[in-house]
Amino acid sequence: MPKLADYRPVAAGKVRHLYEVDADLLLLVASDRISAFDHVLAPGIPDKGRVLTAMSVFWFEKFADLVPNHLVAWDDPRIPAEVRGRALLVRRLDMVQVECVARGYLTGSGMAEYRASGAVCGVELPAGLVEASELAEPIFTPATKAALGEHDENVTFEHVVAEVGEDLAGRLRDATLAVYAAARDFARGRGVLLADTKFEFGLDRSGALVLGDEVLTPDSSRYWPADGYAPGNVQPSFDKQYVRDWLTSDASGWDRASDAPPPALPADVVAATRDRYVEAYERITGLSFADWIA
Ligand code: Q0Q
Repeated sequence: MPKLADYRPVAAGKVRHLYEVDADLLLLVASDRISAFDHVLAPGIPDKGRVLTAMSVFWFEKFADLVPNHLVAWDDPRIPAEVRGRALLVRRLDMVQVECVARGYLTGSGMAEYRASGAVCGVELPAGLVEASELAEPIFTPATKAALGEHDENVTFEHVVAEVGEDLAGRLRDATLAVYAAARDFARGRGVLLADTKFEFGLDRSGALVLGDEVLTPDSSRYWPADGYAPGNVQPSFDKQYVRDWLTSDASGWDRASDAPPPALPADVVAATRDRYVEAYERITGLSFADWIA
């Protein structure tokens, strides 16, 4: 059984790492780290990496007929024991340098752009929308990938066309909206609103568009509880609300506007957050997290 140190690191995010296994295979490893307000927090959330990996596997398998994906294995002797259950063996792709975002609801940077211009990524929206308004149809709102720690920059579809050509831009948009809509509809039936999500695609040797990265996890998506959904206010995050509420409460003693790093999360917030990740997985998939590979 190989060790993680046997594999060359090729990319690192705030909470994830990518390693080279061989010429054709990579290992995508999710940590238990959690970030909020652009800070990576301490301590990690036990099992967060495993829950989010299990969620990606669920969605990759559910939508394999809708779009090809890069998943090769999650239970495989080439996956080191130390990351088993929170690592995916994936095929190497020629990644398209576009963050493919689909939005079914107006919030975050989309809401900010709408307030300023009445449009998001050049897509005109009707007047009178408010925070968390559901859009009549989901919109494709691409972004350019930012450096670690920076925010992605929203761009227009025409910008994507200029970058990757009309054909590929159209394929990115169509695949993004199709998978988002299918996941939104499925999650809605489980009492969870998928407000938006970010996909990364690559091309394989045949030029086929392949869904990569993690998919439809709480780190790449906004999930809201359907119970209590009410446009007009910022909705509670299904998974991160306990963390956000504590960090912005007097109890933490943290001033978000300061340069000070956030304090360590108390054990009860860590435990409640772990429970929310497990609840999100079990509600959406209908599977028991206890059955996920250990
Ligand atoms: C690839 N990333 C993401 C990333 C930092 C992950 C490169 N199948 C692939 C994938 C995937 N997934 C990638 N490259 C080639 N083939 C994914 C953005 C960045 C840590 C983890 N970067």
